[in-house]
Amino acid sequence: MKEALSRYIRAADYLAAVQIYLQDNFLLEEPLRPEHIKTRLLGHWGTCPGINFTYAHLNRAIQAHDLEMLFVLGPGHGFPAIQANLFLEGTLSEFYPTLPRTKEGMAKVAGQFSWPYGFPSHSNPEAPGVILEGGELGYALATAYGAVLDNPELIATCLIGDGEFETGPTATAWHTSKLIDPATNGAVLPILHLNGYKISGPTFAGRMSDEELTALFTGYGYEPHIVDAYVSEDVHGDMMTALDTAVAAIRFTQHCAREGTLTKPPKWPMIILRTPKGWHSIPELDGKRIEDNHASHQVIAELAKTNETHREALEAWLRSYRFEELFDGERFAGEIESLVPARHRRMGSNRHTLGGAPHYKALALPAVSHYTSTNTCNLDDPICGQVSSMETIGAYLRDVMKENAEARNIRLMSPDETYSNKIHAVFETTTRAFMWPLRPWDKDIARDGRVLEMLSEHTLQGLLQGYVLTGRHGLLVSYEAFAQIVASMTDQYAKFLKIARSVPWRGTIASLNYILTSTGWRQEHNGFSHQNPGFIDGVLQRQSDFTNVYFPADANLAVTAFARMLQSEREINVMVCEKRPLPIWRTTEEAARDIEKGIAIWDFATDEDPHMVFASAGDYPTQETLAAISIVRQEIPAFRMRYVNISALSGGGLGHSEHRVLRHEFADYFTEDKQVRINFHGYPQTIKQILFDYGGDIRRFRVHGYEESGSTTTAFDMMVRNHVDRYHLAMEAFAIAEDEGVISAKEAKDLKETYEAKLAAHRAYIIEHGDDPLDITNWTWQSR
Ligand SMILES: Cc1ncc(C[n+]2csc(CCOP(=O)(O)OP(=O)(O)O)c2C)c(N)n1
Ligand SMILES: [Mg+2]
Repeated sequence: MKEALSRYIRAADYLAAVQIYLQDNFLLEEPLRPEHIKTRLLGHWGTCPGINFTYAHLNRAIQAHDLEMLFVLGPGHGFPAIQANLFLEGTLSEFYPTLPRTKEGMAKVAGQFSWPYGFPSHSNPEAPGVILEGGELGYALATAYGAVLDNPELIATCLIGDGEFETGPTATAWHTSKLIDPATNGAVLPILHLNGYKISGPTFAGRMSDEELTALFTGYGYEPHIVDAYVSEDVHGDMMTALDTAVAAIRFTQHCAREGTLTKPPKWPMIILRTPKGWHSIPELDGKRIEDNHASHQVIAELAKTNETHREALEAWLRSYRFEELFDGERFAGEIESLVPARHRRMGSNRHTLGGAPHYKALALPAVSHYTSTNTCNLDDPICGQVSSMETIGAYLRDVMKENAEARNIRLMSPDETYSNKIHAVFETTTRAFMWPLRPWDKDIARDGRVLEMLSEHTLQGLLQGYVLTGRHGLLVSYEAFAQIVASMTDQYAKFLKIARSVPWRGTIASLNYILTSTGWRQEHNGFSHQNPGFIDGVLQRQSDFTNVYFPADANLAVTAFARMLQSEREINVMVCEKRPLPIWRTTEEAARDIEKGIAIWDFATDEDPHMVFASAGDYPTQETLAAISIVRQEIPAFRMRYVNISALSGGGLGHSEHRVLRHEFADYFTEDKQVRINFHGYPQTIKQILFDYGGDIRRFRVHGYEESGSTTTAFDMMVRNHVDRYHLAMEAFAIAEDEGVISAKEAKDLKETYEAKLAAHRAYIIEHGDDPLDITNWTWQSR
């Protein structure tokens, strides 16, 4: 067995190395000459031998224990090793018949690696088995945990770089084991790849003693096993023992939990694997230590095409694998083949990583109409109902969880905010997962909760990605300002999704869904630090047809949009809405129409043949806009206005991505030439960049939004400071009414002065009383 492992690793190391260097003479049938070497050497060698060592050993363990395993690679720059294994195990040729497992296929794989219009240099969605974009380090462990949720038979082995180990997201992800109930979930087997170095220096973990590392991981709740290639007399034997022990521990824990005899928090195994970086390559070159040093991180002997010493070193190294003994151009040597698991057990073709049936199942969704409020404002009714969008969503989500309880395929990720964000109705049907000791007074917490609460947005996002990419459904609900913490992760996921959507063998997956609440407009109590609507910017900047940002102005629109998000596939959706009660503006049917298109003219606030257009996106900005229209109607009855509600923006346009407002439709909403005032939930620039593409006379538009003016103040003062309040908007309409000749200059001046005085009075009032006056807080719509 050990000989087989050695030979497998030799073959995989060779296959990884030739991808980085060669454009010809792939089997070294001739002496290595400059023309065989790629002009640009792009790739990372140092991490590859450790990956191959691990992959080979996992293949052995998969067969020995009949494991269903998937592999999450942290250092995705080790992609040559992944590709080598996919080629070797035959997965690559199954998914890509143009890459047969032959000498010709190998030439294509190697020649096309890191080549324009060939293969990328890092792990990517075109590679079978991959569920993590290789690039931005730190997210592997959380992703692996996401994959095993509700997959009781699955083991996700996660290889974590020791440089990656220094990242914040990785540091916090170790705690995720405290959320994993072994009775109903699979297991993650973390392997810390301690090759001692990152790009240009030693890693902290690499210089920590075994005692320090053991204490650290024991404290996290794991049982560490150290495999040390530096001191071991039998590194294969040690790794085999470590894996066998780990698998036995996982199975024992799961067995106890499943038969109800687990009494203590489980101690999951993890492995610390010490190997030299760039293992078995070039010990020294130009008087510099290469192997077992950071110098092996990327391309070694990097001048091989032009410098003879480098070329000789490269050739000697490549020949040291004696690849001709391992592959005859048609088949790998028998021992190597024997290490390749049966097709359905190969990590590269693990079905969970592919999306689609049988692991993906659309959710059973209750009818939205059971949750919408019929207490719509008839809009002249001063007691028209006020409903919380988030409470409505909470009720809907509770019932989605109920209806899909048996399928066990939806999860809520929350950074300690399920209560705060007002969706705690879900606790009528489930709890928060927690495996560590509980106290009698703990509430809504149990081992098998479907809500994952942890104060790490990074870990929650990683969990969600792993869960969704393995065919399930979920959402992350966050304070709006702190969603920014994962903006970069969302960006990486969007890259993965963009490519994955065009890979034919990647099946259907659910959308990645966010709800951003506790928004800046109602963070008047927490203040400036909590006021940041910027997360949506990164999402909207993608020129794509799979990103949507919803701005429901009331609870009926919110629950309609939410149902659509849960129904949608392969999108990234963000909904921004508040948790406090607000008026209901739209009936169930109107809400359905509005959300379908993402933009609508609201008749009750619209006059024929308007002098100007008001538009808004977002709940509080909409309330202020309608209040402004109401004021202007009373002050200048002859002035005609149209109101346009924007309930969705998408990557590259106004409206929902499926029904984006086209250039020729733009005037249907905004007229050809009238003045337009848009009151926006987020930064004004966000909507300005969208308007630019619609062309026309952009000067007739003015956009108001969050101007980075915030503090601890009153709710209405937050609006005033950013000029999105009813009084500022009304004053702009007065000026337009004057320009349109509806009122005289004198009338316009008088009105302006009246409303400036109202603003001054409001300011004086809140300084004296500490809160908004009731006529603002209890405002209701009046049409005339
Ligand atoms: C978040 C992030 N920061 C920085 C980098 C740049 N980077 C690429 S590889 C690397 C070192 C990784 O070291 P390690 O995790 O030990 O990987 P290995 O030694 O296995 O190559 C760094 C810093 C990155 N990819 N991601
Ligand atoms: Mg390292």
